[in-house]
Amino acid sequence: MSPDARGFKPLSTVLSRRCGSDPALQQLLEILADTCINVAERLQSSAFRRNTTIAGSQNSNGDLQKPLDLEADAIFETHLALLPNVAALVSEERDDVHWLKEPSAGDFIVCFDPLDGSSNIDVGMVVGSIFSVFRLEEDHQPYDLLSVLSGQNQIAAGYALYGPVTELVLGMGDWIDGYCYDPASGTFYRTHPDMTIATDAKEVAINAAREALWPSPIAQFIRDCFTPKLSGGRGANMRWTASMVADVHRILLRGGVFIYPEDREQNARLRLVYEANPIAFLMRSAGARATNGRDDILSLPVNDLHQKVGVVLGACDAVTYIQTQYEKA
Ligand code: FBP
Repeated sequence: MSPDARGFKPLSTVLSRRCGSDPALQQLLEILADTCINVAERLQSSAFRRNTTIAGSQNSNGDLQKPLDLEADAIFETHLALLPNVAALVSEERDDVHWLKEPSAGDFIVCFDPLDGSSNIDVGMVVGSIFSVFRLEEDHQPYDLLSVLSGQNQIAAGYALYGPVTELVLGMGDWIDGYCYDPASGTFYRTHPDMTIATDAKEVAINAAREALWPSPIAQFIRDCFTPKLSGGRGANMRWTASMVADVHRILLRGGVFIYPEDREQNARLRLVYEANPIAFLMRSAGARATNGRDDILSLPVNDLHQKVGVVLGACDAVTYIQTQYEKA
């Protein structure tokens, strides 16, 4: 039986209701959904070209770029350049802003990580794409884009998950919906309306290999998490996929907290503009929280397109508890 016959609504039907008064944004979100379908197809057809890293090709973060990183980036540009009202792109794979046209008020700026968790490609594990959308206002200085790209100014965000099923999560600030892709009809259908996160954190996503560098509030929280309940701890379980999108999606569906802190050597791993901000925007809509340990991610000033930031996000009680530990530290 088709998803329609089972009562699932296709993306375009849901978005026409969700974006009713904003057809331009609806069109952009539909184009972003098509972009993710195209990236999924490219991943599926890449089996015989997996283990190749273009020597000497590094993104601004110093990460070696894989062919699929660049292909996914090009797929985003190809689709977004179709729209007359997308003025600029900010991508993990490009050092600078990529202007598509002379910017004017009402135009969109799209920031994206075309392939998140790409270290997983070579081993066939889940990867994703992350994106966020801004609209230029009359009072914005378009060529001073850093002032525009504050997390608070996002008007929409989403991510795609390229796993057993291709999934898509979209939000516009006061709601987020989850979709699954139906290859038979070539359409996303909404399977998770109005997603909200569980309040308690039964699972923790953290790269335990970096324990020696964890700041004390994180080290103390994790010790408490992995202390059995019978011994007065949280008795939490641990999961780490090395793909932020995959860990965040699991946390949205079954609760938990994701932590990639700025370590004691002030090193952070995740990027504010196209990883932390879009996910924090979605988390807020799902009733969750996202901080850098101390401050809300969405309130952080953007000083560089590729600036890195510590990330603590997920169930409110855990994120707030960690924040109080940072305040005491
Ligand atoms: P990119 O793959 O887009 O560079 O993203 C960074 C990332 O892969 C996240 O998805 C993930 O949470 C983290 O880095 C994994 O870090 P580590 O390699 O330390 O486990």
